[in-house]
Amino acid sequence: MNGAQYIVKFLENKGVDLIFGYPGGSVLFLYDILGRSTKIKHILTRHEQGAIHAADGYARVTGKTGVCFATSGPGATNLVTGLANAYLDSVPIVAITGQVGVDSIGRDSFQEADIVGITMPVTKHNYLVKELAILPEVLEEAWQVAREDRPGPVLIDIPKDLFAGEFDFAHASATSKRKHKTPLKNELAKQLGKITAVLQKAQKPLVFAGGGLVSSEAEEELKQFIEYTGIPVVTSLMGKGVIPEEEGGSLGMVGMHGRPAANLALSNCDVLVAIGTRFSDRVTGNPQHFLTETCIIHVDVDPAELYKNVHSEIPVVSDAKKFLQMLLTELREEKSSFAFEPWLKQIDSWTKEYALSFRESHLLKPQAVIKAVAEQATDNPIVVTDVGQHQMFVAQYYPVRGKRSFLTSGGLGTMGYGIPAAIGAAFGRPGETVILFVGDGGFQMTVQELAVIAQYRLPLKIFMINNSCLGMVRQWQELFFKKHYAQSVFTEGPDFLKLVDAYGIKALQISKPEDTKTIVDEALRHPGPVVVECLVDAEENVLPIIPPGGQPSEMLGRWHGEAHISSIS
Ligand SMILES: Cc1ncc(C[n+]2csc(CCOP(=O)(O)OP(=O)(O)O)c2C)c(N)n1
Repeated sequence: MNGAQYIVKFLENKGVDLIFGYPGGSVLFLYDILGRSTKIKHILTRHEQGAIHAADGYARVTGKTGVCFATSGPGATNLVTGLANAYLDSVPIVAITGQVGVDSIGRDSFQEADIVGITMPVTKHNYLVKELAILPEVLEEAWQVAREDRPGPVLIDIPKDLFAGEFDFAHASATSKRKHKTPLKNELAKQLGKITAVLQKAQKPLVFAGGGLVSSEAEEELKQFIEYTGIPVVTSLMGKGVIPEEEGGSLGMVGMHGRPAANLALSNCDVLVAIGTRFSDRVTGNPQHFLTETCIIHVDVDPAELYKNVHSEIPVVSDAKKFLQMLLTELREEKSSFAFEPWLKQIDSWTKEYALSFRESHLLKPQAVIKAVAEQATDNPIVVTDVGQHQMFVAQYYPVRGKRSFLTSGGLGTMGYGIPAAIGAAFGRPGETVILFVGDGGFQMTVQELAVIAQYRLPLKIFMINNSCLGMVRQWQELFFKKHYAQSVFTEGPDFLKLVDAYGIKALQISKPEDTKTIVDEALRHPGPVVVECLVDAEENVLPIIPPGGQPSEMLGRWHGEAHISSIS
């Protein structure tokens, strides 16, 4: 067997049926073999960044590992943003890159880039395979590393001569030597005892649900925990959708653009059960001033997260699902009961007093479009966003309902993520509605992937929120740079309708608020892909906002229908 045959067989045996990628000189042999596989389909994106974001979207909606291929040098470096994106959002990806021949490494050979060196800080692990004898072990280990504990991207760089090289793989070790570490059971049990005692005494407890709950698929356990204890829940951006955001579910997202009641609950709780969240600076502001009076129980599968950003009284290293199962058993065995009526009443009054709102006008508002789509798309669609104002509007106004159904670039904030991630989602869950919200800036960053959407007739519903500017940048310049709009306004734009049409995709446009319902309906009913250009009020801002470095309680917004922006207190 040659190296390429071994790799393709390995992936087939792992159940991989879809790979996103882009060929080139160093991977020609690999593609030659892949092209003969009857089990694996390859999707040719139009840029390697598209391939890795698509693999990311596919992994997020399926829970499987995303796989992508790229050639050496520029192909490999085009993966860097996608690797960093997946790394910060803990998405399992195996990226295989071709490298120059073994003897050419280190000689500035044609299309040589030290991709292992470059991606070391943005991968969970990476490998340069220099001999076929270690290929089986590396592949096995990489597969395991990408998935185990906290998932993440792994890159395997393989010199081109190894793809063609023959080897007797029957005599190579195909087992990973990595040891799977699990926290000692009695250690977790000891912490559980402490946690139940703390919860029993709590008067203002709160659950902070992060993306770790989504990746460990702990939706049901969280629901049961909430039902049993009655503790209110807030989520991080990555935790959005892990519990319904409508009546009786979560209070919504916390952080810089979080819901006021959620941020106020976070600021005022006495015990915080934080599960699968890394306390990003978008939530904590200055971490030294963050919840100094609160007892924080911090549960994370990755021990490196504990004490990284915030102090915790009770740190727990555990998978989120397992933790909740054990905690629930403990609470039920002890027949613990909870009562914190005044706290719930307080939260209820915040929810009513500081409801999210925006001012309607004769101009089309991005929030109104998002609300209309959320109301009219009744089949629990997968919701994908790009990065910017529209992303935060979706986080605020779109109540996501299904499992693994909200995709956004949370940690890296990667403009250009949306289109390819939505492609990955559509391939991952065929037959389900996939809705993408993207700004006119981000749309132009990966617009070439419309070709893939057209080619496979992926029935994506893309709402491009066109404000003719880099909205989030413009907002910060308005609020914090005295309206000096340096390089954030597009004075020349393409004719988006023609551009979309050129790809063979249906293009619609909403320019007036009163047309919203009809056009959203037309888009949702259209059986194939559609891009709806929404010409929105360019001056709309995402509110509330916590100014940089501020605490969750220091939100600025328009309260009680006031025209001016003020602080909450
Ligand atoms: C690759 C990349 N470059 C720059 C930024 C910085 N940035 C964050 S939001 C934003 C504006 C996004 O504009 P647009 O895509 O039109 O969306 P909007 O904010 O208008 O909704 C920019 C430039 C980024 N997040 N990612």
